[in-house]
Amino acid sequence: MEVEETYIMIKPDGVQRGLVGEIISRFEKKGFKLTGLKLFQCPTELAQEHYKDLQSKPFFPKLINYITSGPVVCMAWEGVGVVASARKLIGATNPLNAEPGTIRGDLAVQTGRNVVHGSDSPENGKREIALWFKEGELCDWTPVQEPWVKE
Ligand code: DAT
Ligand code: MG
Repeated sequence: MEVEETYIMIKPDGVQRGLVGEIISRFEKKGFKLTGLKLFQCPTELAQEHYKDLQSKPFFPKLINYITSGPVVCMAWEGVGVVASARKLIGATNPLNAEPGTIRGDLAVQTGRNVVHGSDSPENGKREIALWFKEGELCDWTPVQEPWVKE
């Protein structure tokens, strides 16, 4: 398994509901490395670009309204197999189908208020991090715990 990067975003409902610390701590505790973090009011054009693969869906306008309705927390995380692992930690798109123990399974009820985003492939991880972060906003660093997480 290779070291990958993924884009994780706490959506406006997660921020409004005071779930920022709870959500970040799940990725921290797992052992992944945070390389970028900011609170950000997303402009409409960026939300449309991020979700461009869904632009023909009937729910697209509602999705864009939701994502731009308040600040989001943008994060870049790095680690071995982090893309698929983060998707497992997040749980199914519809929170009612998400397993207990996952973020959506524990903290959300509806698809349109599913509190968090995670990239669905390593390619999209890179694409989304480049879309949401400017040069200089990411940190290349070595956590002291690294040898206790990676062999
Ligand atoms: P995920 O966020 O699990 O990767 P996705 O990429 O298929 O799911 O869709 C992106 C977001 O769009 C999803 O988090 C919530 C919204 N969405 C997806 N399917 C939907 C639907 N059937 N009705 C309303 N919103 C939907
Ligand atoms: Mg997706």
